[in-house]
Amino acid sequence: MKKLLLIAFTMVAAVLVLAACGANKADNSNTSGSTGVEETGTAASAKITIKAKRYEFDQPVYTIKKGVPTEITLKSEDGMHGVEVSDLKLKLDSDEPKVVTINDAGEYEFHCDIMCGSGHSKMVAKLVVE
Ligand SMILES: [Cu+2]
Repeated sequence: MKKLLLIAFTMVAAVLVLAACGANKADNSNTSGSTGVEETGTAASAKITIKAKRYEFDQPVYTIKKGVPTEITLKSEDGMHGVEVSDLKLKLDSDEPKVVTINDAGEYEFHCDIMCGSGHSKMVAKLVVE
């Protein structure tokens, strides 16, 4: 009878250990996605275009949906401009669309990351994820 109890106890312990490992794995995957942005190769279900010219973006605010793969395209209308969303570690080059999925709602300021002239530092706008 004692042997049976011991076997039962061992099995319960093994199940608990396995469950704990499973939980850890889930935690790790959450942590790795904590920058909030995933670049995916999948098709986008939404699209936005950010137009840049000296020395402004065409809108003060661009809005996208949280968790929805969105293709973001930067169009430079004169010269060279770039987009850098520091908080998301996201950079865009002109005419190189990126599909991103942002899982954290919020307001993310971005700026032009190419020194394009005297008004360069005024080139800021916001990406709103809702
Ligand atoms: Cu610039």
